[in-house]
Amino acid sequence: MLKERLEKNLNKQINKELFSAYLYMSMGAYFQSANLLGFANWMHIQAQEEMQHAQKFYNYINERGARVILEQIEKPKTEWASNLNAFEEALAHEEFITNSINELVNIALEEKDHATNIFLQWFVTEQVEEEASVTEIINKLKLMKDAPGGIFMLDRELAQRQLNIQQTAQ
Ligand code: OFO
Repeated sequence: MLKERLEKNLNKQINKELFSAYLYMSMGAYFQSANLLGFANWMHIQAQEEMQHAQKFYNYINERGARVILEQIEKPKTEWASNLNAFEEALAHEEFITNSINELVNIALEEKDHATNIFLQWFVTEQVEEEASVTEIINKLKLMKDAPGGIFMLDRELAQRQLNIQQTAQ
């Protein structure tokens, strides 16, 4: 059985992951409206991955005999100042999520819940990848400084991203 403190915070993490999906869908819509379909694809795949993250937490809470409680999801922004600005905000959001996962690990350790600690390690690793992949795109955008040729090439590259189906069942 999960301790109440962990149950509460794991439920909060479901909401954060669902908000992540919502935020990236909104960024996808922003890129779609700018006819940057590769950028939009990258964001749509990111949103689907976030749904998988939420599902992992959902399944884990159930598996531990606790109760999933869904809360309202905050409205995401709909406009960004530039392509670069959208990705910089995506990175800031991922850093926020990384802190949240680290805090969950701290709580699991304080509560001596080793199973939850092990469950969370997947997310610790995932966050390193999340931040690295967004940072790579930011670096490319900074290098090309909105040169149309560069944006076109990057758009084609981001169009290649495909969904990596993750194991959501525990
Ligand atoms: Fe779920 O990793 Fe991004 O937010």
